[in-house]
This record gives sequence, structure tokens and C-alpha cells, in this order.
Amino acid sequence: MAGVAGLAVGGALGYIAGMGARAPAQVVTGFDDILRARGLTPDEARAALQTFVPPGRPELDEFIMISSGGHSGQILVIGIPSMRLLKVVSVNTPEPWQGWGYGETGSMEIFRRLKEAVPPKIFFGGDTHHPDFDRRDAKYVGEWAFIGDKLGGQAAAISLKDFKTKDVIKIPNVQTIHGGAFTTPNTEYVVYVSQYPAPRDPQRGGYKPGKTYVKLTAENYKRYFRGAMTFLYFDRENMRWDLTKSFQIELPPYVQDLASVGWGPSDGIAFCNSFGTELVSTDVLDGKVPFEVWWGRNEYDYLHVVLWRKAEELVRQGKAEEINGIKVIRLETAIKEGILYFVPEPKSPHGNDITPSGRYNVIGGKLSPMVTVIDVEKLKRAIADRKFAGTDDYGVPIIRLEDVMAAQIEAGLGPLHNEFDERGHGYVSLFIDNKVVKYNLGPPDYTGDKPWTVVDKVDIHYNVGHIATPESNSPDPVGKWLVALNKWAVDRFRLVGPLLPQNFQLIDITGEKMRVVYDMPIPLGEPHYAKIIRAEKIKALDVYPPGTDMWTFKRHPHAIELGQERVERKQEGGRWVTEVWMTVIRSTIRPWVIRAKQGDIIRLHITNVEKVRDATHDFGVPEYGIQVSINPGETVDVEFEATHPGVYTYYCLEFCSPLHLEMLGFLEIEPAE
Ligand code: K7E
Ligand code: CUA
Repeated sequence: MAGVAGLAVGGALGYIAGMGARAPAQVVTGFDDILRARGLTPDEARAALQTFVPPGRPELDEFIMISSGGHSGQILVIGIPSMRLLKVVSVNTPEPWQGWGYGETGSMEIFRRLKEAVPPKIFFGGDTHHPDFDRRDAKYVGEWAFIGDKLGGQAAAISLKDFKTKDVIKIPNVQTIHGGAFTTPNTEYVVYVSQYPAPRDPQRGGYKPGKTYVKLTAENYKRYFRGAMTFLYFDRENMRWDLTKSFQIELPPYVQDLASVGWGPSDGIAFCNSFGTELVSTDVLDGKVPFEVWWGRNEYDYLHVVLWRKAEELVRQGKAEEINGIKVIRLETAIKEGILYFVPEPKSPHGNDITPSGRYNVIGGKLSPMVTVIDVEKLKRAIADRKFAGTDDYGVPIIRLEDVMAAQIEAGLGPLHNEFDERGHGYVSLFIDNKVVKYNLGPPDYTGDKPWTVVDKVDIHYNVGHIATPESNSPDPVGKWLVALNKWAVDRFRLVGPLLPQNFQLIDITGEKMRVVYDMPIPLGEPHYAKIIRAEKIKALDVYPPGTDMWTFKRHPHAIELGQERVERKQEGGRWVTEVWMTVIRSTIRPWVIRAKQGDIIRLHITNVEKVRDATHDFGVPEYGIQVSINPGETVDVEFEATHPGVYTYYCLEFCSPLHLEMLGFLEIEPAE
């Protein structure tokens, strides 16, 4: 590959110099003709060759990126280096093509439970921020993905066997979350930290959406508002979040921000940083001082240090109270039992990221030009020696920054997030400076000279938030590509209205100089973070085994073979039910006539009896809002009430065969007498 690129670029060089952008249209045959006709520079041609995945060569995408879908409440699956969008997984939002929330019973049930947990309004949208994979020995596994939704305070789990969401839950006692999903080293838990503190019931503690009220005063904020770090247990066998095996640690009402979970030397420690340690004042509540001014007063905010394995032990010893379905370690208990500590960090920090060795936590300064590095060995020593500088107002012990700091790196303006490679480098995004900065770590991550020094910078377009390198935030990163997730695109794409896409930029980080090689528009707002995994780790199914229920991966109890289709009309608890066992195969929906009566419950079990890859059928019922996708080998359930009489043509929505348009049937609903 490198040889070809060198050849092409060398050959092209001669033409480029004198070339105008508007070469006349002419037949282009040779390599150099193309470069000339399109006005490509040698660097651009090289970038194209590095990222191009030719038709029919999918294996050239060496990595898979799962990106938050931002406000869409979805997950985007992207191939790297091609930056091609491979899939959109619906998570917090209904999506018709996947039949997610459009009549398929399992997804409808998830939305029903969310509605029940949040009585004011079911939320069809999202503000998803941070995806993570399942882990073994802190390394990415790639069987599961987890993500958090900030606005909904929700946690979701997605199977990477079929890339479908298996469970979404509203996290108890929190309103919004941000620092999540972060998986513990062996997927014991997935960590989600609240963002904005929520009021707690003065009598019982705990927060219930739409129910908990305390009068908003500065004093009540301090007294009754709380944050929480939640350790959610995901039952991989049953593919459900299990609150009975989860726990939560109550935190002071600072605004908890990003989290991280350690391994190796930092095993057993979870971190999150914070801002807003000034709490709120009467002046703020009276409208005299805006939040962003008030919350900039303290020179330092607190990095929270949580000894989660010790916390787990406390829960086992019965030192947690059950509040709204989850065991909660109250703030007083957390302090008394020594599982919560603070380290002052330069004001308004943002990301905190663990280096591959697990030894350091690197903190982005947001308003400070410094990247601050915490040495976990020093931190553990300070805790063991009980070397504290005092406590905060709630009694949480404060460890001196100088006792635990390894270094500060002067990176530039607005450092937000750090990622790493396997050669001892860190990369930090600079939101204000529009740059990604590469620096040397210290030992054991980097043992050369000039530790903690900046070695390279590259311009970003524009306002970079997160960055992602393959398998970073694990012991096993790959220093090949870096994706910058940029908030602004400005002039990078053809203008299609004032609402511009986000810009994912692919950067080659193999050489001494970082090089931007690709701009990918993301026309939805705004994905915050993405994680990249070695593609060979993803073991996705191509076809479900016959009759599979995607909610169990076992044979669906109502799966049938071709020829076993039938309709039964019967009474169930005083209601008439029309139950139908159906099959779909090119190009027939069986049965193709279903007769029911107004008021019936219509219950369909549809098996796709196809056995070949990609032979998906999509079943829709007009006027009733039913649309489900039935993948080869899959059986799905659909249930709805036949509220309105009529004759409705149900049909397949996928152009699956030449006779696809004939793939239909009639649902006759007779009026009730
Ligand atoms: Cu946008 Cu990680 Cu939610 Cu930073 S966060 S940018
Ligand atoms: Cu099945 Cu079209």
C-alpha cells in the first residue's frame, strides 16, 4: 500500500503545481489524470489511499467505532478507516426500520417501563454521551456495548451479537446522568454518575421523577440535593439490568462530571470530577448572578475518588439502604467507612482518563491550560496514611493535590479529553485552540527522555470535544488512528442550511506528525464520544438460528416452520383475542387473510423462515402504526388492539424479491355489533 501511494504521489507531483481548480472535462484514464482532473495534492491523494475501502473489500475496515448518536438517542456504527456508516442502532428512540417501538412487543415493553418510571412524559429522544464496551481484565471484549442518556437519566445495553438494544432503564434517584457508561475491569458493573444534583425526599431520601419536591432555596440545595454514582449490574444471561444487584453511592450536590474506572494499580477505584462546588447562592436563585459566573469562583473543584470494591463490600455487610429499588450508600456512611475522598483539581475540569498502565489519571482543565496528572500510587499512599488537608462542608476528606500529582502538562487552551496509544503517548483535545496535542507520558507508560512533554500538535476543524483512539482507556490501545469528534464544521462541507453537521475527523497518528486524512459529516447532534474496537473482536451473527427470539437468543416459544401457520380466535380474561402464527418468506406472508372483530386483541407471532443472509422482511399494518423488522431466522411478537373496523392491507416493506410488491395480506376487522 505504501509503495503504491509513493508511486502515485511521485508521479502526480509534476502536474499539481500549475493546475487550476477548473480543468476542462475530459476522459480520465490514468492515475495521474485523476489527480490532475480533481486537483488533488499529493497529501490528499495519500490520505485517500489510506482510507479508501474499495467496493467489495469490507475487511479493509480494521476497526469498528461505536459512536453516541447524540440527540437522536441512537448509536452509530462506523467502519475505520473508511469512516463509512455501517449501522444506526436505535436505543432511546423508536425507529421504524428496526421495528423498535413500532409494535414489536419487547421494545414496546421497554418504552412502557420507561414511561412508568418517569410519569411526567415518556421521552422519545436522547442526549447520549459515552459508550463503552464490556471488558475482561479491563480490555475491550466486544460482546456488549453500553451507553448513557444524559437528558433521560437512562442506561442502555446493546448486544453486539445482533447490534440490537436489549434493555434501557431509568436509573433510580437521579434526574440526569453524564459520567457513564464506564465499565469496571471485568464488567462487574457499569458506572453512571449523575450530572445535575436532584432533590432528595427530606424524610426518606431518594428522588422520584415527578414526585420529589423541596422548595428551591440555597439552604435546601445544600441540605437536600444530592448527586450519585451508580454501579449498575447487567445480567448478561438474561440481558437485563438488575437493580437488585446494583448499588449507588450518594454524593454531595456538586455537579459531577466525567468518570473513569481504573485497572492495574488503580483497580478498585472509580473517579469522577466535578464543578459547581460553590453550590448555589441566594444571588443565583434571585437571578442576580448567572451560574457560569458563580461556578467559576472557586480556584479548585474536586476530583472524586471512590473505592468501589470496598463499597461493594459495605453493601454486602448491609450498610446500604434500599431507596426506590436500589441499595444506596448514604453520604455519611461513605465518609465514615472511608470509600469517598476528594482531590482538588484546577477549576472546572472536564475529562479524566486512565493511562494504559493504569497508573495515572489525566485530567482535562477546560478553563485552565493545564492537563493535570494524578499518580494513583501516591493517591493510594495518601489514603493509607490518612494524609488529609481537611474536609469539605460535608465531611469528605480532602487529599492535597501536590501529594498526588505526577505532573502538569501545559497543553494549550481548553483541554477536554485524553486518549492514548501503546507507545507511551497521550493525546489531548483542545476545544478553544482547535487542536489535538500529543505528549509523552511518564513511566511506566513511557520510559524515554522528556516525560510529560508536548511533542506534536495538529489543527482541528473545529471545536473538538472528545477524541478516540482504538481501544484507548484500556491496557491495550492501538496507536494507529485518532478520531476527533468536532462540534463545529463551519466551512468543511457543502452548505445545506444553517444547521451544520458535526465533523468527525480521522487523523493518522502512526508517524511523528499527526495528519488529518478525512472529514466525515454527522448530520445529527451531537455525538459526544465514541469508542473504537479491533474489528475482529466483533462476532456478529449473520443469520439467526431458525425461530430465534432476539430477547433471549433462544428458540421463540411461538416460532413455527413453513406450513404451520394458523389463526385462533379465543377468549382470554373476558376479552377476545385473535392470535396468529405467521411466516414470511420471499414472496409470501402467510396467512394472507386475517379476520378479526373490532375490540379484539390482535396478537401476531411472525417467523422469518429464510435461512440466507440479508433476507429481511419488514411487516407493516397501515393506520395502526405497526412496523416491525423480521430478520432471517427471527420470530417477533406484535400486539395491538383492533380499535377501528376496516380492511387493512398489511405488507412487506423491504424490496426483498421481484414479487415483493405482491407480498401482502388483508386484515379484516368487522365492526362490533
Ligand atoms: Cu461532551 Cu464527554 Cu459528555 Cu466532553 S462530554 S465534549
Ligand atoms: Cu418481503 Cu418484500
